[in-house]
Amino acid sequence: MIKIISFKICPFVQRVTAMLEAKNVAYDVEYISLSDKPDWFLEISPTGQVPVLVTENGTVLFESDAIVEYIDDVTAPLQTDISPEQRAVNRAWSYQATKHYLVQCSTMQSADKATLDDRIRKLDASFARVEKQLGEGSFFAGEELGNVDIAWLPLLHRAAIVEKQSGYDMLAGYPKVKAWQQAVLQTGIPAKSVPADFDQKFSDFYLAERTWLGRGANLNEAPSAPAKSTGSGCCG
Ligand SMILES: N[C@@H](CCC(=O)N[C@@H](CS)C(=O)NCC(=O)O)C(=O)O
Repeated sequence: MIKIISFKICPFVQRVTAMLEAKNVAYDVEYISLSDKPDWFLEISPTGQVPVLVTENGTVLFESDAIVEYIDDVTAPLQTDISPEQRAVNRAWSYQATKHYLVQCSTMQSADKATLDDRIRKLDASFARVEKQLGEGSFFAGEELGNVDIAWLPLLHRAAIVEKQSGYDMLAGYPKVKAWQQAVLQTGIPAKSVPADFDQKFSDFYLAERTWLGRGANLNEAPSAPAKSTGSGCCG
């Protein structure tokens, strides 16, 4: 069986597991600590990053873009009858999501509102761009879930958790993206693509006392302590 080497709150991993879930591909997951990477992982992973997918033949695949393409190559496509042009357009819109994963991570880690307002600008621009692109259907390309939906899924899922826990809605002002978020959540794939304790792990990291969101953005609270610099990376 395919094996995914994972870190529980990594959005790049979630894109891969969401793709596997959407295509009903069975897989095993092995979680590692990124602050104390096991030797066996460092030996097989050229970059030391997750996700890594180990194929049934034992081949090690890395880089989420390459992994998603591999999954697409060996399984039936989510959307049928897609032309090469449409495939290229879909890749471009998928890239518009994945290049913002780290931006969302750093935005969520902002220690104060001013930092968050500054960091969220790029993410906001990406939501504005996709808002213009979305049609009337439930998903990016209509009523059929496709690769673009899967690429945006980690951003949309995480925005939903942030809103639920802190009251801060990063999709406010983008009604089509908001409706898209709900449609994607309703597929059940976001929940299936993460471990059972995901919401807790995610909140412990991004919605902790050290972050403006964690201190109760919904209450418009001023920072309870002078803003300390917080991480701007992803997952640690
Ligand atoms: N370009 C990589 C990015 C993956 C990535 O940034 N993974 C993070 C976790 S979300 C990681 O493994 N960080 C540990 C490290 O960089 O040492 C991909 O698309 O797979």
